[in-house]
Amino acid sequence: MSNNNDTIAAVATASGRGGIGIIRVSGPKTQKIIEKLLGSQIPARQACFRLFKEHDDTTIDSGLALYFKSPASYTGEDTLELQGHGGPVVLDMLLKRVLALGARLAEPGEFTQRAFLNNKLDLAQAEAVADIIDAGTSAAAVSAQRSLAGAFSQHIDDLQRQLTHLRLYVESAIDFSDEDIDFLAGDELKKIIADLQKAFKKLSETAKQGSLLRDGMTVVLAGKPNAGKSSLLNALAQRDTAIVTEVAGTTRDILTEKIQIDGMPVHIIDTAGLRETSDIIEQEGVKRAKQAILTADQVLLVVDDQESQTEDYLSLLQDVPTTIPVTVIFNKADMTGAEVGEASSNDGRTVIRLSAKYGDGLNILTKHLKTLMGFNPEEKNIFLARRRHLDALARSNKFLNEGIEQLLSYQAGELFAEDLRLAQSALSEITGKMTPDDLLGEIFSSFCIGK
Ligand SMILES: Nc1nc2c(ncn2[C@@H]2O[C@H](COP(=O)(O)OP(=O)(O)O)[C@@H](O)[C@H]2O)c(=O)[nH]1
Ligand SMILES: [Mg+2]
Repeated sequence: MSNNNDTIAAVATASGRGGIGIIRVSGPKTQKIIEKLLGSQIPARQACFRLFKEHDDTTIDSGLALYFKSPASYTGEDTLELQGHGGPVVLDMLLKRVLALGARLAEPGEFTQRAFLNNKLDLAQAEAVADIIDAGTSAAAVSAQRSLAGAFSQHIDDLQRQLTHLRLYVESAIDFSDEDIDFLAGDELKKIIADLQKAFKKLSETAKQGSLLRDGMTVVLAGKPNAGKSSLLNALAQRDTAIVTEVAGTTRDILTEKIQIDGMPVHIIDTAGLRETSDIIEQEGVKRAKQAILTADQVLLVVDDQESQTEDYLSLLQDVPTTIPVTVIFNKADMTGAEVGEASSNDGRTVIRLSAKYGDGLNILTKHLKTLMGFNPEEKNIFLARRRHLDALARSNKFLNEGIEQLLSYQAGELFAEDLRLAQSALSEITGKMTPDDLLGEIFSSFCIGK
């Protein structure tokens, strides 16, 4: 990004008309801008009512001016907030004036990026700022607040400390390796390793939950034509999104519906039925269905309950990678008269019997989806996380496990130390201590201007 010695400015409020419009300024020229625009300096951290002046002393607007002196500001630099009237024209005039006084237009996320560079926030916290603004549900907003307050970063720092502890322990054990006691075989080391692995597992689970809360879970409805996939989509969405007919092969394209279950976003994708067909449009639909399945966090395999005893429905799963979990739905329970409910199949899959048409048993499915997303209304410690956080955690955990393997199987202390270093560096990408510049650029450029 651009030079940090620049003074930046931007309208911070949403565009359009509003009661108040705010312009933010940050950088070394802030005091000079105050002097010219307001006619004199103003005290820090006090709301001052002022006229905002043009170069010829005419008034552009009037309102509150707030000055924050470096380093006690959001960005860590001298900053100014001008709270004027929220009309697009008047804000534009005011912004032009500030730019004429030596500021340049801020890039998206540049205020927060400066806060990050000046150690006001770490990267996970900076991302939480964007996530609060973008939050689609109150649950997501509350969790993002928790990340901003440092809940996630705290866990990462704890893990880092535990990794350092392990490294020091092994290094001193190696130093003493001539002596009789074998520290590397001791219970102490086993305990340190077990604690670390437990901490990794717990944090990964919470972060996974936090990322589902942010991005939602993608659920793909798959199965044979006429099993009731589109009916199930409509039932979950509580409206008639998909066309439902008794003609097999009605759905030929992919339909996506975003729903919320207790504030958690879920993307439901309805697909064409999986079958051999000579209809070229339907063939394309089947191809798209198979592609959609690859994007799923969860597949719901919908089976007509009338065929559930005879049909080899599991053969439909041969296209589903084993990494994607599948729940089997026996639909049309009203036709067979079987009781709705949840059970486990022999291979450990959840099987839910329901009636999409009449809604019986639908609540069992929504509860199941909530459980899959790790939803726990009692859990007050969820923080918002992103996919890149999950990736970094997984990578770090992998290096740790490889290192432990080197240590325990081959007594390879050097290789172990190197793996541990890699584990720590993967973790520090989350808080931004070792994040590549291009990734930083990507993260901040996805912010809105003025943040
Ligand atoms: N009796 C009954 N019929 C259903 C149920 N779900 C779907 N159907 C019927 O099954 C047919 C096919 O449904 P549809 O949702 O289009 O299936 P899809 O091809 O898998 O999308 C339609 O005539 C639906 O009304 C159900 O729970 N009970
Ligand atoms: Mg359909």
